Amino acid sequence: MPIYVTRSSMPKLEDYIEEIKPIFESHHLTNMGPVYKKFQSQLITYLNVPELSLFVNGHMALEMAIQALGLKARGEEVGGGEVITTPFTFVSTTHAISRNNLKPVFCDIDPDTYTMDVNKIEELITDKTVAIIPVHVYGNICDVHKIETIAEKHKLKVIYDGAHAFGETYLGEGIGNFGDATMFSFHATKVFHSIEGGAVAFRDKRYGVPLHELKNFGIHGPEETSAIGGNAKLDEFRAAMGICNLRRIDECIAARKAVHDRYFERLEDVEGIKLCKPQEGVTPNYAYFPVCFDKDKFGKSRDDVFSRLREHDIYSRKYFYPAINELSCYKGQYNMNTPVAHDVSMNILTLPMYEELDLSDVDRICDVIIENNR
Ligand code: T4K
Repeated sequence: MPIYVTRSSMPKLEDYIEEIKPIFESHHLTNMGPVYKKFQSQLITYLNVPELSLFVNGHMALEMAIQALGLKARGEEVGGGEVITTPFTFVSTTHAISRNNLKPVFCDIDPDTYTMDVNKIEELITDKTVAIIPVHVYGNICDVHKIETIAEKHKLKVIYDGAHAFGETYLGEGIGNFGDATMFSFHATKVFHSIEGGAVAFRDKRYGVPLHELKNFGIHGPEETSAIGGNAKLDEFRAAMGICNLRRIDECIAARKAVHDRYFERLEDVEGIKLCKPQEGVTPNYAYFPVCFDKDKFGKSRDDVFSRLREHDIYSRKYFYPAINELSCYKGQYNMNTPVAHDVSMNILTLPMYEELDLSDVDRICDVIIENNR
């Protein structure tokens, strides 16, 4: 059996059937029905956030959060708004900025957490900057307090891409409580999923109506459409999957922790391999297991290890290579001065990580990696 980078967690089929029965009976399939509302309310409790709006996926959630916070309009006021963001992420983050006609300004990353280097943000702020969009990449939490201080000083909005940070807490607070808004992804490959799905958590109640309406074409009432929205509604069947998976999220995270701990035990002391250290004050969700290779010390490059794992039917992934400012759709158009992001993207590999991954398979993966060193 090949081992892929991840494998969706599944609820019991009977649980899902039980949850979708009322949908069949009511014929209410979508457009923010009762299952959507039940899922929303359960998530507000689990994530410990005041407000939450659900979307068909994380990408549309982020695109519409940018629109709902009025960044595009603010950008027009200042003659083309700039958004400071990270080049070390999935391409969705940057696309969400660009598709709102805003300009991404790439800030380099911290070499240990791979999140935005907060000491490099202020030098990128201009009179056109309207917001900061950092990413809690791999579930590593950004320096939220420093980012808040910078944002307050320069009157900037902050939207976190928390696609990888579902259920995490920082100093006891749900991670969705920082910044003006936080996006979560519920894609099938995530720690928690609703097949496809996503959400925006926010504190300021004023964002609730625009977020709700934008995902439904901007319709305000039967005879009034007040904004140019789209269609990004989470349907009832996906909401039902989310409800089933939420019931078992704690056991799912506990199983991932066992996988994480075994990888750590096996790889922590290997010369030339760098692992992400636990972050102080953070309750992690074990979303990914990234490993950074130093070819000079380890003896083989990231690409060598990637190929060798493939020979053994083990499919690790180069999340996130290339860095976003090196992709053909962005290359040369925006700042490229992000050497740390470049180096990390050249040397990083995310190893298989999922609930059902057997610890004997983790050992096998580590054996292949370590043997590779000989
Ligand atoms: N921001 C960040 C930082 C993100 O990482 C993402 C998404 C977003 C924003 C946008 O959120 P969404 O709009 O997606 O909600 C995957 C996911 O599609 C994507 O959600 C994710 N980040 C990204 C990092 O990875 P691929 O193209 O690498 O996935 P794929 O199809 O190769 O799947 C990887 C492995 O997962 C497969 O080898 C097997 C397993 N798998 C896959 C699927 C689709 C399953 O077990 N079940 C499945 O249904 O993009």
